Amino acid sequence: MRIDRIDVIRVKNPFLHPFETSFARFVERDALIVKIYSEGLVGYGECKAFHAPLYNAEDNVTCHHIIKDLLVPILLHKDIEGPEEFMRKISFIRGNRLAIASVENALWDLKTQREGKSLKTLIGGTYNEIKVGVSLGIEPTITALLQKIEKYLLEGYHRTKIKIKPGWDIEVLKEVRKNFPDITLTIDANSAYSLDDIELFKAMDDFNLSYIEQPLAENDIVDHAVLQKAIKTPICLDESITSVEDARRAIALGSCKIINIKSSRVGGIYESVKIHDLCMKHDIPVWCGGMLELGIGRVQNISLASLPNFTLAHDIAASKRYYTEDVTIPYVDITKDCTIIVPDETNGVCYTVDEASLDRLMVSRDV
Ligand code: OSB
Ligand code: MG
Repeated sequence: MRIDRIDVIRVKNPFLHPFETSFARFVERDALIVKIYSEGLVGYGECKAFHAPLYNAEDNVTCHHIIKDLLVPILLHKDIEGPEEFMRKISFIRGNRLAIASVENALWDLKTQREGKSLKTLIGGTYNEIKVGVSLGIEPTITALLQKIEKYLLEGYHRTKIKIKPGWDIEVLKEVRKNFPDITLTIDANSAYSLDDIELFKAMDDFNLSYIEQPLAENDIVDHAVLQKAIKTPICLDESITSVEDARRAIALGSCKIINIKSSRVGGIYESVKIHDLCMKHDIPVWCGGMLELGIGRVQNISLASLPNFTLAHDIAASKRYYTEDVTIPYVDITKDCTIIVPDETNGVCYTVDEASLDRLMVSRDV
């Protein structure tokens, strides 16, 4: 396909409620949207970086640079077969996977339109609907957190994930378990701890957590292997897995028993499928992580999560869990069983991008 034009649009969308993790407190989604025009079609990709390099080493400014100065020149006014060829062409770039993924995702969007097939069909997805969980940020008080848990349990979310940080961990878990002894519960530390905290994680074995997500440093699968051997609760890696090679090494070392796949973190859907396949071969269950995305990224996550080894509940919530306004028609929503229907060519479910909404949320655009 011939690439005619590429726009990078910056949008800001306020969160309904601030979302706090161990590394930042978010009040709005500040995001870049990549819009690729090709032979009368338009493909969209959402860049999942944040305002600063807090989750990983990238942020919106570094992504903008990589997209504009490296990726756009590879594509603009050229012919490209699709995402696979794009990944071969950019393989000289080290890291910067959030930036790469945003363009890769837009190329998948074009590919689905050109071939008249859903993303689910193109990647070999098998589920018609997927089960979703909720990720709950750090709250000002434990009481406020307990109220949030209750609210989302009533909406039917299949798993409750609680963000933790030093000082907001074991006491919080005690209260949560006291009030909700039987719920499917997980925690996510976003790399806030070290092996000095090993006793704390041993004590967490008492809380019947389905897994502990990314307790230790982003770039350290060695210490995670030590920790995994010392505790019964499975470790799920998020930040540490940026490629299929990372996944292979982590599995070989025994650094985790579960992996959360985010197509953004690993450079796109193409790499995500490879990680999915590798994990399946090694009996490592996976689930789809979230980056507080707008509808464009959210919808692609739904399709990715239709692959057969995505067996645990995903961080894909209804749009209205985060936003009053979103950029897709319709907004992503949950069914009465708290599942999300995967768009495909047979069930009539499909999403389009709401240009008027994109315009309202836009703060700048360059071509
Ligand atoms: O680690 O999974 C994470 C949000 C921002 C950055 C990192 C993470 C998260 C979440 C929210 O947990 C998941 C979601 O989008 O609902
Ligand atoms: Mg995480």
